[in-house]
Amino acid sequence: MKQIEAADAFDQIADFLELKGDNPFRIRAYRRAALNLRNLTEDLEGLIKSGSLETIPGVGKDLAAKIQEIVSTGRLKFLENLKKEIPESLSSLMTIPGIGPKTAKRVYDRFKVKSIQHLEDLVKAGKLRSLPGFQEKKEQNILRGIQLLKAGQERMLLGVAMALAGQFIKPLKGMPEVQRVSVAGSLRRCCETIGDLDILVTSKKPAKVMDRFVSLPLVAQVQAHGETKSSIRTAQGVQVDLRVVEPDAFGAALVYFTGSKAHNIRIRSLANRLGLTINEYGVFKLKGGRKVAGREEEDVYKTLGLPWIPPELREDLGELEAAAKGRLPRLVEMKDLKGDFHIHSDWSDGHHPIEDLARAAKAKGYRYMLLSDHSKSLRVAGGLTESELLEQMREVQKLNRRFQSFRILMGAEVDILPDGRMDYSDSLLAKLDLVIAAVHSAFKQPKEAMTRRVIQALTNRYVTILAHPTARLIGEREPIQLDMEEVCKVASRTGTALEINCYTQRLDLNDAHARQAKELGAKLVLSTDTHSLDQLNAIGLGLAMARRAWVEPKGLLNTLGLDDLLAWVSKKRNK
Ligand code: DGT
Ligand code: CA
Ligand code: CA
Repeated sequence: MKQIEAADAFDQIADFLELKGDNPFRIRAYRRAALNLRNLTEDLEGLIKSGSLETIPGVGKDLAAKIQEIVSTGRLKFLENLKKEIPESLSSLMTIPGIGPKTAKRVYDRFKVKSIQHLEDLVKAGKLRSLPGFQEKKEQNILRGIQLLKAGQERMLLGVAMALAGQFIKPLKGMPEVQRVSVAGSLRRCCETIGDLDILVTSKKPAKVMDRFVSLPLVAQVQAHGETKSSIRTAQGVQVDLRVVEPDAFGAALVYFTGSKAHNIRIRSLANRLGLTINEYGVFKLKGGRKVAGREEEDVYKTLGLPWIPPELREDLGELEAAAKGRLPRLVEMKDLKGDFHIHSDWSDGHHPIEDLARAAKAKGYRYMLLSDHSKSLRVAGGLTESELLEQMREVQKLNRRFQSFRILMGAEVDILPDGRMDYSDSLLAKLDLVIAAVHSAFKQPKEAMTRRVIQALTNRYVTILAHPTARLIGEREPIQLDMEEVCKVASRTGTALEINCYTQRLDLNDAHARQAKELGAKLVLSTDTHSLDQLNAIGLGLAMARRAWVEPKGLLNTLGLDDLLAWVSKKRNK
C-alpha cells in the first residue's frame, strides 16, 4: 500500500503548506496528486520499475522523485523538514476531518492543545466558546470530526481492503501446496468498511503455507503463528487472519467465517430444528454425529433446505426467509452492465481527453458512456460556461462519428444551487442527452431546506440522475441532512434515477439507502465519477453496494440498451 503512504504524505505536505500560507496552486497540486494516488489501480512499484510514474495525472518530475523516495526509503526528507517547523500536536489537529489549518492554528495558539484527546476535552467543557465565532454548531462539527477520525482508524474502505487482500491472495495462490483460496468475513460480504481481512485456504501442508504467509513482505508483526490459524499486522496496523482447513470442510468453514454473525446465528438455530448441528467443520446429525455436508457451501445450505445465498446478502435482513420461499433476487452482475454514467474529461477537472475515455469505456465492453463535466458555478473544478458546453457538444458529435457500436452521451454534472435552481437554464439542459444533478455547496443546510432543494431538482423534467445523493465522504465528511424516504418517493414518481457513486470514499447511496430506494420504486444507476482512466474499474465497488441492496438487473439504468435508455429519458421529459 505504498500508494496510500505517498498520498498521505502529499496531503500532509498540502496541510503544512497551507498552514504556512504557501502558494495555493502548489497546495492544490499536492492534493490532486494525493487523490490520484489513492485511486490508482495500477501497481505503483510496477510504474516505478518501468519509469512511468509521470503517467499518473498530476505527477510531474518533482513529485515523481518524491514518490520514488517514499517507496524506496519509506521516508520523505521534504516532509520531515516541514514537520520540524510545526509543533506535532498542531499537525495532529489537522488530521481531524473538518478542521483545516486555520482552525487548527487558532485553537492551538489559544489553548496550547496537547493532543486530539485534549481538544475533545476542551470542546466538551465548552471552553472553545470563548473564541470569537465558535458557536455550538462549530463545536458539534469538531466532535463529529473526532468521532469520524476514530472510526476511520479502526476500519478501512472496501476498495482499500480489496486491493490489500489481493496482495496476500496472489502469493498464496501461487504456492503448489495450496488448493483453494477465498476471502471471507466482511470483505467477502462487501461491506463498505472492513475491520480485518479474513482469508481461507485448503492445503495438505498447512505448516508450509503458514510459514510463507507470516514472512510475506507486507507483514510487519506476527501475532499468531499456528497450523490452522495465523494472524499478522501490516505496517499500517491492518490485521489479516489466515485459516487453513481440510478440503472437505472448506464449504462449512467458508460459511462460518463469511458470517455475518447474525446470519450464522440464524442458520445454527435452523439446523437445530432440523436435527442437525453446524460449525466450521461441517454439518452433522445431532444423533450419532454423522457428517452430512462440508465440502461446498451449496451442500451446507442444501442440508438446511435452502439454495446457496450470495455473501452480499448474508446479514439477516430477510435473506433466509426469501431463500426458504425460493424468492432470492437474481442479483445484478458485471456482465449485465452496458455503460458508465458519470465521467469527467479534461474539459473540467478530469485528466484525459474525451476520446481516450471513450476508448477505455468501449474496451471495457460498454455500449455507451455519459460524459458529465462540471457546470459553471463549480469554478474550483473547472466548471464549463454555457458556450464551452455548446462547444463540447459539437466535439462530442464529431467524436461519435469515429465510433462504431459505441456512443458518447452528451451530459453534464450540473450543480443544484443552494436555492434549488439548476446551474444551467432549462433551454440549455434540453440540448443534453442526459443531465446529472448534484449538491456541491452549502452542505450544512438544515434537513427541511436541503430536502426541498433536492426535490426541486428532481422535479425538473430535464434532470435524469441525482448524483451522490448524500454527498458523504467516508471518514471525512458527514452526509447532508436529507429526508431520504421523501427523496426516493419523488425520484420514483418523476422517473429520476438515484446514483450509487462507485468512488471508493463515497459509495453513495450506500447499501441501506439503495435498498430503500429500490423498495420505494426508484431506479438506481451505477457510476464511477471517473476523473482518471483507471477509475473506470471502480464500477465493481458500486456493483457490490447494489448487490447488497438486493438490486436486480431491471433496477439499474446501466442494464438498458441505448435505445431503451434514451426512451426512458424522454418519458420524463414529455410527462
Ligand atoms: P469486520 O472484520 O469487523 O469487518 O467484520 P467480520 O464480519 O469480518 O468479522 P470478523 O473478522 O470478526 O469475523 C469473521 C467472520 O467469522 C464473522 O463474519 C462471523 C465469523 N465469526 C467470528 N467470530 C464469531 C463468533 O464468535 N461466532 C460466530 N458464530 N461467528 C463468528
Ligand atoms: Ca473481518
Ligand atoms: Ca477476523
